Amino acid sequence: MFRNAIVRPPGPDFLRGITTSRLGPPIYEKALGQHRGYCEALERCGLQLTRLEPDPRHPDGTFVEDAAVVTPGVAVLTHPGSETRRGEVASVEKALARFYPKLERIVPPGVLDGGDVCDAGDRFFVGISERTNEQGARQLAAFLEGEGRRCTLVDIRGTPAILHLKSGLASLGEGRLAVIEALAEREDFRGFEIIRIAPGEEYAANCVRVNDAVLVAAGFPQTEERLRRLGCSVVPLEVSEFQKMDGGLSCISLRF
Ligand code: CIR
Repeated sequence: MFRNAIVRPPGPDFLRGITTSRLGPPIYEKALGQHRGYCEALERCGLQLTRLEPDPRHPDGTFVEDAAVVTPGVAVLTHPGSETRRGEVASVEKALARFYPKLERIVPPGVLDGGDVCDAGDRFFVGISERTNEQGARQLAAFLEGEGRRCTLVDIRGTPAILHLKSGLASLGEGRLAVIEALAEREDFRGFEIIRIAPGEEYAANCVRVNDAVLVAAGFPQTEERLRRLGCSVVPLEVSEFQKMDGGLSCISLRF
């Protein structure tokens, strides 16, 4: 059960963040509106929001999920894989310090982005990616294993078109994982029920189970239908402007 979330609206310089997408520059006003809709959805799920200020030095700062990994027992500040994003962590640290008496930290040479970390119940999957290296993943695993959680490292460096592990994987709870085709056959996920994301709808794999609801990017009808048939209470949200900056739905909040 989540009770809290940290969010940070995009700033006017949002379009200066890192992106590989060819969807064109995001429209700032539209991004703000979508962010408001996202925050309202979290509030409807019962979460109390801590809202951080945008920081012009960090145009990717709205993707707060990359700055920390938070579980009921432990909060770990990351050392983001992209140097330009490392300054985002300090304000997330300040916000988390209100909730956790002690914060752990990923340290160099380890690098890790929260987007590579998928909490699937008593198991965590940690992506080894362009942004997360093995040292970072192992540091995180040690903290999580100290809390009795198991960690499986999943190397996605050969998987095209996904920035982070969670760009292609989400835990839906009840032992179910939503997975893109390119990852669906991995041994790592054995024992879980695999919900395959239809080709062409890969962006929707980055959905988020928040208490009784599953938040999913709007515009992916096969995924919505598939989740509904599983009995999920689906909440479609417009996040097109965040997609333009390579951001998924999950990375716009830190939930705990
Ligand atoms: C970046 O490339 O770092 C940002 N523009 C997007 C980060 C998205 N984060 C995520 O999916 N966890």
